[in-house]
Amino acid sequence: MKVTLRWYGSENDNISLNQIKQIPGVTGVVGTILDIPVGEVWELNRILRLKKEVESYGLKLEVIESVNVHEDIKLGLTTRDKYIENYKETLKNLSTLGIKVVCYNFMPVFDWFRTDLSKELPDGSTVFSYKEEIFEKIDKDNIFKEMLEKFDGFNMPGWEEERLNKIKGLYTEYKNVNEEKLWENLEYFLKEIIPVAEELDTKMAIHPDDPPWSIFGLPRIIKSKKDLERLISLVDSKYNGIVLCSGSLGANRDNNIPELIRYFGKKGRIHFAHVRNIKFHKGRNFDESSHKTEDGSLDMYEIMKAYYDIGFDGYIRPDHGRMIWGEKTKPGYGLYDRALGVAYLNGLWGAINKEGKEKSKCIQI
Ligand SMILES: [Mn+2]
Repeated sequence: MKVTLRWYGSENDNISLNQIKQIPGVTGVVGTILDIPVGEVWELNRILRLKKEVESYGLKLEVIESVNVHEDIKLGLTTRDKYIENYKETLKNLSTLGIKVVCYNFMPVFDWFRTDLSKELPDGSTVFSYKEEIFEKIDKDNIFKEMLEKFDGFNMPGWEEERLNKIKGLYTEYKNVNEEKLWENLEYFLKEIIPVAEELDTKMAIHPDDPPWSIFGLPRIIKSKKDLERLISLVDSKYNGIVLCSGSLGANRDNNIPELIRYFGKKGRIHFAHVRNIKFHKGRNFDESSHKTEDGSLDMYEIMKAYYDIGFDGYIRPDHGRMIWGEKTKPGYGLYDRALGVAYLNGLWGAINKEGKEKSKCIQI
């Protein structure tokens, strides 16, 4: 596996590449360019600038998270073709500069949702949290301003001002898009994009819906094994793959993460792994937690063992971290707890790997 860390670029991240390269085992960053409006082409020189900067620290830039899909594509509007052509152009430019995996999602309006971005745990750390009782009371037209204030001035992907300004109109537009219609629109997009990705040798990886259920009456379709199975069959190509995000899918207790890793990993469709833990509370409520198994509800050993058993050699990153040690940065994307996450995942992997080698030695004897 190739261990990476998400980095938002020097203008949008107060964590430096110098700090990232000092985390043991991290060989690359998962990059993005936040100032290009969704739907526009990522120009070659803009990507090149990012790549050169990352590489000047001895790190690789081979995964982009995300090239977002324009809302018109998800809505299936006639204007989608223009944005799909732009998307293909972006893929070509990224491929020219050695990008191997492109992450995207097909969630209407929001990429992710929590009811609290800084819930305090008993140890004083703060985490993302989801509580159904709070969710039900949310005024969906006005939550966004409140959420932006919670970000404390940090620009959060998925919550761009440009997107938030259009929110009320989008609710109305999605009234005509049910889940089946959204599937149709995804199929239309993939039938255009995957042949191009094949030619470019760029693996497309869809991020599951987070949380994995419908919110605010909007359709959501990438929530379970059944959905992922349907996704990969829309276009049967290894370039049509997934980001297996343990925390997103794991929020639904019916999703067995190690089983999903083995199932889709054996089919060669996991191109990018997001690994984090979450702690279940009653009903659908959950908090994000440190990566350590005992701090949450997911068994991280079983997750890493599943990756080991499928011979996973793709990109992996720790996912959100808690805010600890007084760090002030984007919620979920601090340096300290994600670095601890990397260390923990590396520890598990190292032990599993060594044990695996010893076993195969015994078999040879
Ligand atoms: Mn994720």
